[in-house]
Amino acid sequence: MGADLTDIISCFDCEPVGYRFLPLTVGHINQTYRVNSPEKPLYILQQINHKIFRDIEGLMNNTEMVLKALSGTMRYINDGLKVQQLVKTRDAKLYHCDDSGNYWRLFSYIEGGKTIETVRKNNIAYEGGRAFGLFLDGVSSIKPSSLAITIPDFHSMLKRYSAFLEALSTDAVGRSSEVQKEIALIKSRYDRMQYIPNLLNTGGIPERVVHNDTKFNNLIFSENGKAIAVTDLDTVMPGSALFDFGDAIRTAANTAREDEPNLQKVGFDIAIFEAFAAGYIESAEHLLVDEEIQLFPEAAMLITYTQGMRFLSDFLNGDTYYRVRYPRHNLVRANVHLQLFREMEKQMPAMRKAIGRILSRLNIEKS
Ligand code: GN1
Ligand code: MG
Repeated sequence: MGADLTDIISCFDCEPVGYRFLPLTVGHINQTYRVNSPEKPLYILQQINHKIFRDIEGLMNNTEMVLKALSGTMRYINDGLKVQQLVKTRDAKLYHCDDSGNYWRLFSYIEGGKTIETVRKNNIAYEGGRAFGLFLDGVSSIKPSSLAITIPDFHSMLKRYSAFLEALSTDAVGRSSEVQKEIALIKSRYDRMQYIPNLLNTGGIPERVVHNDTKFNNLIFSENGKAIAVTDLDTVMPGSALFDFGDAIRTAANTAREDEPNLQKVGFDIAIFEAFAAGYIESAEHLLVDEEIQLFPEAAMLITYTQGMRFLSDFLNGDTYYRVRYPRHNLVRANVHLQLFREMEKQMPAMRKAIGRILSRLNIEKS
């Protein structure tokens, strides 16, 4: 990547003081840099992947709208969550387009923060749930139709399945023969996984403005284990709380990283599930309806299944979507998700019981 980052940052409305740029490895889509002044980190600079996010104007307007809604939500702020600020360009735009046609944006840096890849403690899971629940509350003032659709059908399992079949029949790089077991598993669960998509289609579950990319490392934590910010707002769009809950669980309750090559390390941690669910339900209780809460276990399975299918499709397509560090990286990620999915199938009754416990505790507290 050839852009001169000093040139890029000089287009934004900030002091021109000999910055240093540190490429960050989080995220599979955009390229992110931490911008340090000589003394301390000050900004987050991002090159937006415009092959994936085609409507940059819409995306950045969404971001501005979401940040504004969150900043105006007293509960969000009072509960200790910080809101990133967008630094505009010198000509007061939300992003900069460079000479090569690449798009850039600049955020303020949230101080004292770290991200967590593998969740090992229940109180961290609870905190994460609380933060994503508060986020749901914070964006509930936004009218769904006012947001641009940054990626159409983002969480449509049915569309993702069609794309998977397409990748399979094209077999662009001749990889299908080595993934027959994975293909068989995905096909065998397809009918079963249509339960939530059918309910969404028939209006059985409320449509809301949701985050849509609630992997756990999109939360920023303080050193003492408090969630202090929710980041990565690119896919905030109309959707379902089931997507946010499920996506957070596939990352938080996995005992391994999402690209752990040793599948024996991949397990489903029911205690983490329960702690996250408690935080999420408690903080968004006034919004969530019973139908949604009861479907949380099913949603965790659906998102894990779909994510496995997305990684496998990208492997079959020759790694055109997610950034990979080695040739079979997407296959490793797919297998982690399919393994986690199988573990979740076994623990479905335990997940349902956990949700039941949380609800009865909340009911007792209310009465
Ligand atoms: C991508 O780039 P990142 O890590 O924020 C993807 C998510 C996936 C995730 C898998 C726009 O998110 O949907 O869940 O990878 N984002 C997009 O870890 O496709
Ligand atoms: Mg993302």
